[in-house]
Amino acid sequence: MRHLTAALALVATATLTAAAWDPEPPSAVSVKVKPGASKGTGELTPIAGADRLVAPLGVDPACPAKIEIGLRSDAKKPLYATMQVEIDAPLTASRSMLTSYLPPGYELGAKLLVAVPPGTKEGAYGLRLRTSAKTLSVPVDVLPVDRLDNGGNLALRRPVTASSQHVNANYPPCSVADGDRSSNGWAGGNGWNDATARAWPDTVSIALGGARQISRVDLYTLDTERYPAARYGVRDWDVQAQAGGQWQTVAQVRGNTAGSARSDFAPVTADAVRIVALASNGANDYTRIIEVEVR
Ligand SMILES: [Ca+2]
Repeated sequence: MRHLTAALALVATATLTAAAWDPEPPSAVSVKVKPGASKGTGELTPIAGADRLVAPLGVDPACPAKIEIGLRSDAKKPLYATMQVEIDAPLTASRSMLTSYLPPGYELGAKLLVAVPPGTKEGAYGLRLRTSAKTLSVPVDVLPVDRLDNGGNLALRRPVTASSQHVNANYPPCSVADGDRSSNGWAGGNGWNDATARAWPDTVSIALGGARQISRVDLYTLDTERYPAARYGVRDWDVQAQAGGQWQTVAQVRGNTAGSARSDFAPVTADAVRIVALASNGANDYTRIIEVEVR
């Protein structure tokens, strides 16, 4: 009887959590088909969202490099279109094939995740998207985080730790420093959601890889049409900088309802930055952060 009660309690908890927070399907496995006019060439054309991919070394495997891939049909009739996805070892890709029923003029798209296993040597690798008619080669640059073009964002691809992590979907802490500010991949690995409903504060910390002078932090919270920041975003937080082993509050944000907020402060030399989340909008339940940038 005790076991049954425990099991029922578990089911009740799980059901409640799912009802309270119903995430969108993970973007990593989403496949979108979009219509267009056929060029009538009879070909299947591979498509990539970028002309090269940068895959940093030594990052958390929960936050792999990402690229949009796709396939366009200019066949004369609808068909089952297939594209092979090949990548040079030891890199691994999240899919080896993209296939779908596709009318003429239509495009099929998906997100491809590229993992760099520990021990991979830096250098040039290749990703190939292959249809029966064509092969599209996309160079993959594997390089250390110190050599990334970070556009001045000192947090990019640096190690992240958080006070907790929600387990209903994919909300890894490292996603707040993966260079992707878009909320569209929510629940699919592009944002962090804590695990302690209605318990505050929640913290997420980013190590900067050494002492850096900083004076600005930008925070991007969840903000989509379905999940607007004014209902699901972070409302109140402190920005802290770690100097000489001590955390000091350098900025405070209160009453935020926007998708992003910029904090400027007097320059400080710090080796880590921490966001201390104190409240969210709407149900005031969870912290949902898409990206944190440090300058
Ligand atoms: Ca992100």
